[in-house]
Amino acid sequence: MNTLYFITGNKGKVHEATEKFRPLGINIRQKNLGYPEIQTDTLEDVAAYGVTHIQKQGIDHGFILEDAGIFIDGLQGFPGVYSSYVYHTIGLQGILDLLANTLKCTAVFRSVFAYAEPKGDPHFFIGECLGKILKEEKGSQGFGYDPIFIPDGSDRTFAQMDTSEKNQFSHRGKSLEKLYNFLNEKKFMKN
Ligand code: ITT
Repeated sequence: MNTLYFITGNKGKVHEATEKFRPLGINIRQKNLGYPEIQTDTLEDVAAYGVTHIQKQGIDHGFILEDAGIFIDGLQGFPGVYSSYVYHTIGLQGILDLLANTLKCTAVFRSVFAYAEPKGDPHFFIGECLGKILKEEKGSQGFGYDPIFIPDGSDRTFAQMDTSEKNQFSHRGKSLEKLYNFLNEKKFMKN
């Protein structure tokens, strides 16, 4: 089985990538090296900066990393690229409070994966999932904003789904699908 190194501190992401890639013969290995998440407008810029940082530190194999976030229409796209900071400060209840008087509860989750070799430009793989924000938390699985987000096409939150069902709907499931097709073409997988 081929090993793909995932630079992240988030075990939930690793779990989802592992679930997605296991049947495809790719073993995901977490490396929690850490990288600065710069203040910028796009997830792509955050991911690109992360790649450059890891390459400058020196790494002797290909790797992936991901930046993700939730963009809430009723809050003009907030928290977006600041999703991590907002989650750790005002938290889910803080978001629900901000939305208390808002009728517009639509939102989109975005995921941007970068695949890079020790040197050279990264390749990006983008996934999106449209849905809506609930008025209260529901479910105990997953991580982060999962308890307040219902993807279009379902009546349950991500936190009420197991990993494989979440992957069928989610932003990350979609970006990982594109990454897989790229790796397949690159003949990353052994037959
Ligand atoms: P990294 O080490 O990979 O950066 P992280 O948890 O900091 O891990 P991000 O910066 O990509 O990840 O995520 C921004 C925030 O969005 C963070 O609070 C996550 O919990 C949340 N988030 C990302 N993907 C999510 C998902 O699929 N479901 C719920 N919340 C998610």
